[in-house]
Amino acid sequence: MKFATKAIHAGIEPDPTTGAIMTPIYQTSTYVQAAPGDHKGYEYSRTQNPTRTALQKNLAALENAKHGLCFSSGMGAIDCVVKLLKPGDEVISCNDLYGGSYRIFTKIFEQYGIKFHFVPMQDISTAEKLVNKNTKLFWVETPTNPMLNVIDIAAYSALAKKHNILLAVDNTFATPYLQTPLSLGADIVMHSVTKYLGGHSDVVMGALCVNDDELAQRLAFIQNSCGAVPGPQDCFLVLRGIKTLHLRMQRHCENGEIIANWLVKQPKVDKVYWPGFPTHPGHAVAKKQMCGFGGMVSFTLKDNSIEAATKILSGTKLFSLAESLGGVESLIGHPATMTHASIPKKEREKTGVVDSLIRLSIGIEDAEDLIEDLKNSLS
Ligand code: P1T
Repeated sequence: MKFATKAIHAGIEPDPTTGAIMTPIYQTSTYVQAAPGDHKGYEYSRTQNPTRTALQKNLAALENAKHGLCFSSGMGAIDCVVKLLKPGDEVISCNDLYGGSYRIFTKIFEQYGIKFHFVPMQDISTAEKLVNKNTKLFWVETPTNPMLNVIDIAAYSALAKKHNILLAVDNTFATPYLQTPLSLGADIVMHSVTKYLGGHSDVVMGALCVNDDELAQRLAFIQNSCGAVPGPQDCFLVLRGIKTLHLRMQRHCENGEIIANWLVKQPKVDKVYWPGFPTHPGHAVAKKQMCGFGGMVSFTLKDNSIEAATKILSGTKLFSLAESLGGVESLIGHPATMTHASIPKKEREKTGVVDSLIRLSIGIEDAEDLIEDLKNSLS
């Protein structure tokens, strides 16, 4: 099956009791058993729920995976991956990544004796130098949040296999429509489902997809033991959102390209970060591993001050100033004080997250209106 067909049909069966074409919201915490252990595959909704099962199957199909697991947030999914590790283990992570991922690694898991190295993973030789017998996980976000760096998944897969290291890829920015990390050799693909997969800014959710049966079992054990599971209503909303993922992503990519190309011509704008530019250092890798460049664009101002950025951030009308991304509506954000505030200034500035950096999540409105909005705000 091809992508659009999978988005609409994978994992979804007419309801066996009524024939309802849409998966019902099984708003139940438990399931009646005829005798102890004699049940229909469902015992308790932390462990399994039919609405969640449909979504997990659907997501797995989109990621070319055998197994899908959904969580109450993207952070819940990341938490589950790191809990595969034990004290003394080491993780090599990209240094440009979602601030919340940096925070859980440094403020939560370092307390439990896990060591994290943050490096520019787009340069694989820097990461390779850090590999040692304790290295157990590569954490790759690509494209990265918010600098849109591109990391070569296949190259890391080869390195990971050589040293018996797990490779996890946060595929939130690309979505499986643009990139399927498991097909490129990753072991785990992670999503903040809150973003493009949900697509309508009405759900917080996370997901993991894997092929290996034993790894899936270990992750499902942690998921059930720790309990960060989504409710059935949210699973229903995401199932509904995913049915248009391919159409939305096409428009996000088209609008992203138009706006990135417009931004570079604006006199107040300094640098524009978008992997579709042939001059972008990750362009060749992006072309190799993605089939579009997405709807995220970041830029800096010639006046690199919070004051200059604030004028633009508070001047747009269609671009709403808010955290998050990937919804149908356009958002504008200020990583330094919002999504990446938990990364110390010195660290974030090394990756380019300077005071005037502005991040756009370009929605699927008419590009002309979005440009008019940015034009008004910039002037
Ligand atoms: O917000 P949550 O669903 O828990 O997902 C966390 C997360 C993980 N990975 C990436 C790449 C993300 O962008 C996020 C969440 N990001 C934002 C809220 C943001 O505005 O960047």
